[in-house]
Amino acid sequence: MSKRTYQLEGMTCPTCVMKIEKLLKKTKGIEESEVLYNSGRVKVSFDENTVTSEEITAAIEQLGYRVVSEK
Ligand SMILES: [Cu+2]
Repeated sequence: MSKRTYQLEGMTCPTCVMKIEKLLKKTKGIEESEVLYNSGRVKVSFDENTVTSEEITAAIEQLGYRVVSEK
C-alpha cells in the first residue's frame, strides 16, 4: 500500500471536493482517500499493483485541476 498527498490548484468550491471524491472512489486500486478543501490537498492510499500515482494524477487533471506537487 502506498500513500501520497497531492497539492492541487483549482479547487474553488465544495462541489470541486465532491467531484474529486467521486472520481477517487470509482478508481480501482484506491483504498482510501481524503480531499482537504482548505489546504487544497488530496490524500490517497492505493495499491501500486492496480493503479499508479501517475494515473491518479492524470485522472485528477482530467477533471480540470492541476497537481502542482506530490509527496
Ligand atoms: Cu468547485
